[in-house]
Amino acid sequence: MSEEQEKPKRPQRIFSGVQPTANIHLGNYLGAIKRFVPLQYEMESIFCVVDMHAITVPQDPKKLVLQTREVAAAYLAAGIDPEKSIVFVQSNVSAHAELAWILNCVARMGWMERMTQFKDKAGENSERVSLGLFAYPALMAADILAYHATHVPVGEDQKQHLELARDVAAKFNNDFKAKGFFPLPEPLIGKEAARVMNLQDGSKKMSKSDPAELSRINLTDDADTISKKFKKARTDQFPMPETMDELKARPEVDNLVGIYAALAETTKEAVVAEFAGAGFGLFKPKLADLAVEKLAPVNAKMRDYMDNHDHIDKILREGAERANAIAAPILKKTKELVGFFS
Ligand code: AQP
Repeated sequence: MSEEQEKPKRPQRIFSGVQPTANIHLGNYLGAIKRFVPLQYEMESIFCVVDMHAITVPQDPKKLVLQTREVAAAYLAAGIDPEKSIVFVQSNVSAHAELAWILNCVARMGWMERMTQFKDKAGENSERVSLGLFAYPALMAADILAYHATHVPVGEDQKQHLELARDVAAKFNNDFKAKGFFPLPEPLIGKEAARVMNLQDGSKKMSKSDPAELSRINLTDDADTISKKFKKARTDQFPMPETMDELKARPEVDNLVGIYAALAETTKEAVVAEFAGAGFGLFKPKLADLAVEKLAPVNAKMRDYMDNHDHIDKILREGAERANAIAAPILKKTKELVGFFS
């Protein structure tokens, strides 16, 4: 029986993370954070601010701590309940770094070399980027496996990293004769807005690090800025599509329809049916109004949390203790399996 089929009985547990790399945006919200909220009532949930991932590219240390609180504020403002879920900062639980080293020694160079995110981020510069950026997926595998997490809600861009985490888990279990020790975590990818695209270029995903402000909606943008960005979003000269096939052939429009569908909690089919043949002069203001209506409360709550960072800090410190209580025994057992002296 393969590992996949075996499915040992274990509690189902969610783990996911967001990097505190500034400009947390609508893609992070729709693709990940918003989806965490209902999931916390279905399974034990652990949500992490992954600052160790953030430093795989240079960060200003003074800003990193503020950005870390900003991601935590976004979690809480979106509706994550810190009494129910564990919310904490990655670098506060040493199991992530310790397990990552072990998994670095399990993962293969060839697996890492195939990661498209590394290729995209390194670009022409792959000799000069950090070793950490290359090893990022092994740290991500450690984040998940340190908790024996079974499900990982992410945007579509993380699917390949999740597959690698499964490969690492299976290879560890096989190499150390520990059948079923690490679960093979399953990605939970949303149907709508799984990959929110850049508002100025439908071939690139919306990203925190894009220098063009008009490319993304930040969760901290006010109503006027959100309206302006949607108004300036790239489209074409034709009216709104009448069929799904027509929509698929127009990536920028497809993106806006997907954003609308995710915000309205409906489907792209329903949005196409509602706006078929209409002009963008009608659709874009409706989209902007919907985005403002849905994001304004999140934005206001984020500001409140940021203004009262003692409260956030307390939640993060308590979260780290709870996270450590789960990860420490799993790490201890992992070290035993590897044969480390204790
Ligand atoms: N454009 C996106 N559409 C849908 N989901 C997205 N996610 C990221 N971008 C989109 C999801 O958000 C979660 C947190 O992402 P991350 O902080 O790990 O960073 P990332 O994937 O590298 O995203 P960015 O915004 O592009 O950051 P930078 O520019 O710093 O690399 C993940 O679940 C991710 O899938």
